[in-house]
Amino acid sequence: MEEKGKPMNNEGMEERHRGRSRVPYIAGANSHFILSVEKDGREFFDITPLPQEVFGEATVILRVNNSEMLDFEKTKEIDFQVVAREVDTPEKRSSSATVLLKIQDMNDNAPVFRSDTYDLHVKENARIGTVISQITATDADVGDNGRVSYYLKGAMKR
Ligand SMILES: [Ca+2]
Ligand SMILES: [Ca+2]
Repeated sequence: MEEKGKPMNNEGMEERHRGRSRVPYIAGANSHFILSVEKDGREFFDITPLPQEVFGEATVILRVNNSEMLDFEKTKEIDFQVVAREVDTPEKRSSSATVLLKIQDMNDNAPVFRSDTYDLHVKENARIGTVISQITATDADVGDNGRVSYYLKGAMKR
């Protein structure tokens, strides 16, 4: 998509490439680097940086590669490093930035009872308000997502 009123000369072309990576012949070998995501010194494949190869400068996005690891009920936050490493130079200079990714709770759990069936007893002359038994259901989500209310379902036989 072209911006209105912007002339399409060579400068404009370079600008358009900048989002992905700069044109190689401008940057050269000294600013050619690759990006990777690491955790505890090892490559962390669950998050992918894009682009992975950069000439000079790029806006990097981090993409979820494995949504299984995003489970608020197991892990509230994940920390990892985004590492930039030169490719063509003998020095192979590198640097890293640490990312702390906080996972937000979603309502992905249904409330569950401790047991599927309950075999309870009550005396036929029980007064109103007699406690039959206490049964509980729990919801692994937090806040409103984990709030449980109870009601009785099904017609009463008279
Ligand atoms: Ca829930
Ligand atoms: Ca949840």
